[in-house]
Amino acid sequence: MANEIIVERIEQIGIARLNRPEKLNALNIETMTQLIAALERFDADAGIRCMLVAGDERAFAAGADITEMADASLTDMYYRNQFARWERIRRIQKPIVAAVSGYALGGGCELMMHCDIIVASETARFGQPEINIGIMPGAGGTQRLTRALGKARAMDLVLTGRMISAQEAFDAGLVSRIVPREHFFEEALRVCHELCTRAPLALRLAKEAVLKAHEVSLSEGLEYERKLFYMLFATDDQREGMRAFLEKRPPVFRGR
Ligand code: CO8
Repeated sequence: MANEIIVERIEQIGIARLNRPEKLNALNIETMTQLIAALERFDADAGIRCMLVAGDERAFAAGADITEMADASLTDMYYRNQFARWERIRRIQKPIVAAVSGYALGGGCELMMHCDIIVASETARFGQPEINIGIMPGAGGTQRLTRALGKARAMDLVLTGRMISAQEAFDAGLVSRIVPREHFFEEALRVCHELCTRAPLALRLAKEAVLKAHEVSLSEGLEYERKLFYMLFATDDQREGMRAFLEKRPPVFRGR
């Protein structure tokens, strides 16, 4: 079986790099199968604290693989149930950082929006061009893009299929940081190293609480946040973090 992704590990960081450069990392079924398996393995591995998903310099991913969908009927697509795989990314508890350069289009933009912190190269370009090939976003684009950019800009991207620059994406709140092209991977890795020094349980619960903001009303979200906040006072890492601060030393978090 081809290695549609390259999986590696640097200290406590699990890295999955999309590996179809000649197809601009178009996301075929095998790529998504391998990617999700890798992310789930990292999530279950006590030695991993955060994950990095990356493409290459030319493309993060230029969308779902059109060759696999060109002749598909409604029933083919329905029975393939590809979105079940995508749903599993939502259940990953550890933080996922995306390193994005070049094209992040269609399913590629949607995959990126499944990640928690998005580091983009200043040459990155984003869009939901499905409208140009007679379809519409299907892996969350209409929902996550609208939540990230607001209705007016999301409609513009989804209905015209136009791409936006990294600067526009950053100004609109779609990506977390932009950096020079030659540093996009290194900066994403640096963010991962930083996350590895944080308390692992606090990271997971904080991620869960932020994602909840997309799902519930403000008052429900605030109650949810408060419960998770209280929970962290049952952890050794809370004691360690606060003691370390008072003792003017760096904390050593154990995820307990
Ligand atoms: N699928 C399959 N192959 C692709 C894709 C893709 N999405 N994107 C690029 N490729 C291939 C090209 O066919 C080409 O292959 P080959 O060399 O064998 O002809 C190679 O990658 C290089 O691409 P180009 O020659 O086109 O490169 P350019 O620099 O000229 O253009 C673009 C770059 C503008 C990014 C152009 O490739 C393009 O428009 N790509 C398609 C973008 C697109 O429409 N994406 C949306 C796809 S649909 C989708 O994502 C729906 C998601 C729904 C959820 C998924 C679950 C089913």
